[in-house]
Amino acid sequence: MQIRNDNTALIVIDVQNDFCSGGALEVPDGDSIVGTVNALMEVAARSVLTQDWHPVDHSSFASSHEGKAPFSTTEMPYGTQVLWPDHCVQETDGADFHPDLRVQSATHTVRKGFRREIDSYSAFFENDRSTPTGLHEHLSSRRVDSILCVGLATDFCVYYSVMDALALGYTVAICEEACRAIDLEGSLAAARADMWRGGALAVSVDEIPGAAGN
Ligand code: VGL
Ligand code: ZN
Repeated sequence: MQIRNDNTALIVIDVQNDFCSGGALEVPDGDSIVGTVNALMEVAARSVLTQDWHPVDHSSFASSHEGKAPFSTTEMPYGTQVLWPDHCVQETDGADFHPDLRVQSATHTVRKGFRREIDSYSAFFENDRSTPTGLHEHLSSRRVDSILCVGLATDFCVYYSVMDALALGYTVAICEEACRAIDLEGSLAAARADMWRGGALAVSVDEIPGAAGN
């Protein structure tokens, strides 16, 4: 994957305080990816940041459903939805990017999950799998046909983004050294199997000139 090329974009998924240590929906070891993500952004021609951006009463929050506990599920019109602790509420510190993330290197930002009634894991489509976030239009109008995905969490927002990108016809790679997972009931193994089966490529940071001191 040639991330220096103009037809390639690095997609940095949800590197936000609430997914990092001490956050409301802490991803184990989430903070540890920030240095590698910064190094990748430094060499990438284009870097897109995604930002989970929920209203305070978002329907993916367990607190919006009486009697429901975090990490249980409910049926939504668009399918089964995991109910999460309140996280990434618009304009709170938890929704900010990690303080060490070099946001100034990014060329575009996509906010998602801002409609109360619908969650959005993927950077491309909301959880109804049809409402676009605008990222595909942004990339395709710039002739981007290859993406490298990194960020949090491997088995939710990274996974959904990878699967949508494959379905949209992009060449898709994932750098797992710059991802961390939530891993609810085997979700990481299931996500990885699906991504490889779907044609995603595994890329190590060592294979990216300039990103690992090489
Ligand atoms: C995410 C759960 C809820 C993620 C976002 O970024 O993977 N997971 N909202
Ligand atoms: Zn969320």
